[in-house]
Amino acid sequence: MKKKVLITGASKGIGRAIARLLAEHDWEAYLTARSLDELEQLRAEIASRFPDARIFSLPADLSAIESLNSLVKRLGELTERLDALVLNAGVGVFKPITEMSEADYETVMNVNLKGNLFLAKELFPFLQQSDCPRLVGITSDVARRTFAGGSIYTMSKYAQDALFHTLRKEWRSSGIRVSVIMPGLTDTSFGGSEAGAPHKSEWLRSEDVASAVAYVLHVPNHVVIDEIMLHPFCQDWQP
Ligand code: NJP
Repeated sequence: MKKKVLITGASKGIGRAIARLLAEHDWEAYLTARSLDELEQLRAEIASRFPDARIFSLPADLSAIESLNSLVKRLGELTERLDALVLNAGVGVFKPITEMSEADYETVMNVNLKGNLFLAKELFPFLQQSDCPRLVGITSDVARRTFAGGSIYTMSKYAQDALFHTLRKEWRSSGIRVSVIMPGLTDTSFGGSEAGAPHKSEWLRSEDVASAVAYVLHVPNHVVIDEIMLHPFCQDWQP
C-alpha cells in the first residue's frame, strides 16, 4: 500500500524537490500551491518517469481560509488518510522596519502562520487515519537568528517554530510525530530572487533539503527526528 503525503508549496523550489524525491520513493502525493500550471507540469514530469505514480494537483491559496477549506474538501474526495503532511509553503518580504507596511505583514503572516496553523488543524483527521502519521514543518535557520531587513519574515519563522513545538505536544497522544527542518540559504526563487544566480552557486540545493525530509519520513516507526538544521558550508551561521 502506498503511503500518502500532502506537500504545500510544491510548485517551486524545495517543495518541488520534495515531491520528486517522495514520488521516487513510491509515495502517493497530493501537491498544493497556487500555480496550477506548475503543479500540473510537475505531475506530468513525475508520471513520465514513474508510470505507476499517483500524483494529484490541488491548487489553493493558503493565505485565504475559503481556498484552504476548498482544498481540504477536494482532498477528502480523493482520500481519507494522510501518512505525512509536509508544511513547506512560505513567503518573505525583506526591507527595513521603517519601510514595512501592514500589507507586507499580512502577506507573510497569512501564509507562514495562518495558512500553516489552519491547514494543520483541518488535516488532523486525515493524519489520525494513519498507523504512523508524521508532520514535517519547513521553517528556517531564522527561527533561531535575526538579521537586519528580515523582521516580519523572521518573526513568522520564530512563531512557526512555536506552532510546531505546540503541535508536537498536543498531537503526541494521537501518535503524530512532528519534525522541524531548518534550512539555511537555499538556491531557489524564494522572495522573487533568481534561482541559479551565480552568487548562489555554493548554497544548499532544494534536493539537499528534500533529502532531509525523506530521511525524517523514512525512519522506523519508533523513531522521531525532532529537528534538523542544515546550512551550506559557505554560510557562517551565528545565533
Ligand atoms: O521558496 P519558493 P522555497 N498559497 O518561493 C508557495 C523556507 N526557506 O522553496 O503559490 C499557497 O521557491 C509557492 O507556490 P505558488 C521558506 O521560508 C527557504 O525556497 O505557486 N502556496 C511555492 O511553491 C519556505 O517556507 C530558504 O507561488 C503558496 C512555495 O510556496 C520554504 O523554505 C531559506 C503561497 C515557495 O517556493 C520553501 O521555500 C530558509 C500561497 N499564498 C527557509 N505563497 C531559501 N530558499 O533560502 C507561496 O531559511 N506559496
